[in-house]
Amino acid sequence: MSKKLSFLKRAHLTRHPMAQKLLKIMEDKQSNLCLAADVASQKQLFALADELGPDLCMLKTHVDILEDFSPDFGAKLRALADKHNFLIFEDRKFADIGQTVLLQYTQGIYRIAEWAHIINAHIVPGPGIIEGLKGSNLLLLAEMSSSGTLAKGAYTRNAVAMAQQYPETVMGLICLHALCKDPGIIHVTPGVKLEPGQDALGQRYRTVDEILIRNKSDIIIVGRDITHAKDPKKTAGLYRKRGWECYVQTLG
Ligand code: S5P
Repeated sequence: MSKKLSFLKRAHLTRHPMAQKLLKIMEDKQSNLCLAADVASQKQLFALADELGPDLCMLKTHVDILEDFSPDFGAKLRALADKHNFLIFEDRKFADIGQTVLLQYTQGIYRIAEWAHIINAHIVPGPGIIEGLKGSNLLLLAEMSSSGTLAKGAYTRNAVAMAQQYPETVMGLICLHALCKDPGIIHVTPGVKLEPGQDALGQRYRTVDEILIRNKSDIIIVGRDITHAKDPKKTAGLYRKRGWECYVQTLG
């Protein structure tokens, strides 16, 4: 079984500043856990960020799910990110032509560019979407966790090739498996539960061990299994611990 490079080594090998920053946070906090904080109110989101922040390398938002968004949202979440040393990943899944995604990223009510450290995009429009988001820190969707996804085969290979063509912008992939060995491409995987299974709307869940050991991904994104748990703090701690143990095993 081929061994992985440590996050710290990769931080030294990549020139992408945000990839370096994330890899160092992972090493420092011994965490490859990203929380999907899909909640309806700022209060709930900030409470999760403050309580679980010490366990996280990233906190993933869907800002358009919030029912009470206000312009001070970004500054408040950034303060919690600074306090607990995690990065904010706005899961906007941009999917339009370059000019439009640039406006969606920088303008409108959410002003994502002002507070999100990391964003993501689909590759279906072609490389213009990356050109439009130059200056951001981008994850490309190469695979999806949902059943029947069209993101596979040649589509996935094209996503990897596009990531490699834009190493100054792209710092990772949303995927189910490690797809390339570039140290600055961080593999981030959603669809995670302690037990495998699926939800009623096509989401498919794999275990931490399958994703990090068998599939060699780097980061697990966990949503409802933590946010809907009886004790979210304790559950996040379990995921952080298991995620780190799996990572250590892959180093050999
Ligand atoms: O392929 C994907 C990509 C993403 S970013 N599948 C996903 O589920 N996601 C996101 O991960 C999704 O939008 C949600 O925020 C999170 C999974 O949440 P869970 O509650 O199912 O763990």
